[in-house]
Amino acid sequence: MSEYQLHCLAESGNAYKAALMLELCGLDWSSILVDFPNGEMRTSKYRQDINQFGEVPVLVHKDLQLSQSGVILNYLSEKTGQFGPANKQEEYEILRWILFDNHKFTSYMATRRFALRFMKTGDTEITNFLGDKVKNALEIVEKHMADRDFIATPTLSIADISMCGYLYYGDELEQNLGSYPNINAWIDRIAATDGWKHPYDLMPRAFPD
Ligand SMILES: N[C@@H](CCC(=O)N[C@@H](CS)C(=O)NCC(=O)O)C(=O)O
Repeated sequence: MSEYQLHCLAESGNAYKAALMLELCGLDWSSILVDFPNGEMRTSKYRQDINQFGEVPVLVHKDLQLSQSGVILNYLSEKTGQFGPANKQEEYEILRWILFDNHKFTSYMATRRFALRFMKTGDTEITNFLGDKVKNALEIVEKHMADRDFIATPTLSIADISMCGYLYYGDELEQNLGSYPNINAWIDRIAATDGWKHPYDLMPRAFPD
């Protein structure tokens, strides 16, 4: 059995954050595919045994079972000494961006993609509302990335790994990413890191293509 196990599915950008970190750290890990399409995460068994929030990702390491990608990233960074802060100021900066990501960046982007791609709602008032939120967040990140290579620290950190989680799904986001050159340069920079893989090459898929 692998040292680390990740409850995940390839379509989940939140799971991807954890999977990418495991991979970039060179850890011995394997996936446990969660059957999202058939509602596995909504079952009381999943909520009781795996994650009370009914979400992926969940990392299992020895006796520890951790949910929330930000916590998993922080745990792995502390365990391996990789992609973490060099000092207190960097620690707060990383945390600031992971919180922004979870509230204003990933959450709106992921919810909008889920409606459009998996629920196939077509454009609705809700997807348009979420689209405006995503655009606003992308503009903030685009401006921030104008004069730096990485989000929070001079080199790649868990803040980047968190923030980039959904951006590699490209067209699936239906969000004209082409008009953000700084963001595109940044995600190319991350993709050039040794060991980087696309979500669909890192975890098994749960949804039919
Ligand atoms: N803040 C959480 C978000 C996790 C999350 O929303 N995961 C999605 C998949 S990308 C999920 O499991 N959704 C199921 C649901 O909300 O019912 C994290 O960063 O881990």
